[in-house]
Formats: sequence, C-alpha cells, structure tokens
Amino acid sequence: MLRNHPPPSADLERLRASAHAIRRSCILLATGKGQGYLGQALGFADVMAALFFHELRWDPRDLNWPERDRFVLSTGHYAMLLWATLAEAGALAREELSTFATDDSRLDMSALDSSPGVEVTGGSLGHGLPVAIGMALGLRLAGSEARVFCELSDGECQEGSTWEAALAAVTFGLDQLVAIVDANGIQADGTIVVTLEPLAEKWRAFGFDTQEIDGNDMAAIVSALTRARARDGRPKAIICRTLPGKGVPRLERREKAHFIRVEPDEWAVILDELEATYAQSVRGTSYPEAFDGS
Ligand SMILES: Cc1ncc(C[n+]2csc(CCOP(=O)(O)OP(=O)(O)O)c2C)c(N)n1
Repeated sequence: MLRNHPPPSADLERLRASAHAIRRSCILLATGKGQGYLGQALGFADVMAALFFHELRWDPRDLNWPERDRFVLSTGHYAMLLWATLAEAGALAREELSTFATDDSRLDMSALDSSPGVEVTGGSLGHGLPVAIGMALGLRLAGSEARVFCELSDGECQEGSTWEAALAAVTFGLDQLVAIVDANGIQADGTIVVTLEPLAEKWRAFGFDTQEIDGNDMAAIVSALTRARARDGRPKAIICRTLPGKGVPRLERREKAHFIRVEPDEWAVILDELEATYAQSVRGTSYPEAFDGS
C-alpha cells in the first residue's frame, strides 16, 4: 500500500475486512443521499481493497507524491467507492464523507479531477483508457517506474475509443499499464444489451496479457495483480467478473442495479444484510432467516 515495493505478501483476511469496511461506508453514503450508484460500488469493492491496500504504490498522506502509481477511475459514477476507499486508508477524514454529493463538497457524486485522489475527471465513458495510456507514456518518458492502473466498465468496452486505446497500448509496449475491467454484466437499463463476449478473448486478441477472474474472490484478485507485475513488453488486462450488490442479498437479486433507490426504512435492512453476510463469511455462521428471500 505504501511507498515500499515489492508489496508485502497479501493478508487475504485483512483485505477482505477492508473490502467489507468499504462496502459499509458505501451503504452509509447512499443512505445519506437516499440513492446512489451502490450496486457497482459493492460489486467492485474487493478489487479496490486489493489495489489500495496491497498492490498500488501510493501514500495516503500525500496523494500527489510524484512517484505514485496512478489509478484512473474511468467510470466517474463509481466515485463513492473511491471516497470510501480513501477514507478507509486514512487519506480522507471520515467526517468529510458526510459532505458527499452536497454543494461545495470535494466529494461529488461523479469523480472530478479537483477531488482528492482523482487523476482525471471520469464519467464520459470510454475516455479513461486513452488518458491512462497518455499517462503511462509520459511517465515512461520521464524515466519513472510508476505504473498506471485503469478501471473501466464492461459498458465502456462498447466504446470505440477503448479499443483504439488498446491498439495504442500494445503498439507502445506499455507493460506498466493494467486495464481492470469491471465486468458486472449491467449497464444503465439492466443487463448488457450489445454482447461483448467473449470479452477476455477480445483483449487477448488485441495483444494484452489477459486474465479473467472472479472479481469477488480476493485470492484470485491478488494473484492476478501479482502476475500483472511482469515487465514483458505487453500491457495487462484483468477482466473481473463481479456481482452488482455483492454482500447484500436483496441487492444482488435486483435486475436493475445501476442506480439504487429504496424506501427510506430499507437502508438499515441493507446494512444489516451486509453485516450478516460478512459475519457468515468470516465465522461460518448460518444465514439469518430474516434475510433469506425477504
Ligand atoms: C459516453 C457516455 N455515454 C453515455 C453515458 C451515460 N451513462 C452513464 S453510466 C452508463 C451505464 C454504462 O454501463 P457501465 O459503464 O457498464 O456501468 P454500470 O452499469 O456497470 O455502472 C451510461 C450509459 C456516459 N456517462 N458517457
């Protein structure tokens, strides 16, 4: 997590606990607004924990450290997940989270480059990877060892700009670039409309060293990130199959999880479900009937 490299060997239980804490914060952020992009935040929390608490070389006390690995959040609407992650790492004061998506807050509903920890304004989908490639080229020219990690969504793999960028990354041999695709199977109005499959084969065909993993399996995430460290002249792609709403059964079951709105009294139930699921996963406790199918 910090400036030391290579990273320490992964403590998977600790990373899972961090992912859980991030999920809890995301639910509280959504609760405060009564709505939010919570489905994908819960789905991608494991990858964020592995990145920020294990793989990235960065400094929570100095987000602009010049030698930091860059993290590009291409999907600006995942912002709450970044705020929750930064707060968990101590890079943001927890009190600031309560300003989320209010006027004059630094923590917007969608990530802006004026916000802490945001390398580039996201949200106009399909732009993150091209920008990440420019960053990687610039860092290489400057003789920096910093790597560039670019999160992008499966919906963004429907954008031509993503594939033009992929061609460039391979042409320039950007082996310090890691594209991390949140393949959660949804987009704005439900499940993916124009098929992307076989997604991993497409990235492979473009020349990326490509891995396809269960993006909610911490051991698989850490292992994929480890392999992606290879400086072999090829950019890396990790296709993460994630479950929108992960950890909250009633959200996992929702067909439309792109933007979550629930009844005001349902937020507490959502938090309870998360805690119960986590307790079950760490202690092997049985699942409370109250949360089963209701
Ligand atoms: C270029 C562009 N077109 C359309 C949108 C509007 N938009 C915002 S989020 C979204 C859903 C895209 O699906 P995906 O990126 O897979 O995100 P997920 O549903 O998983 O959050 C769309 C179409 C946008 N932000 N940018």
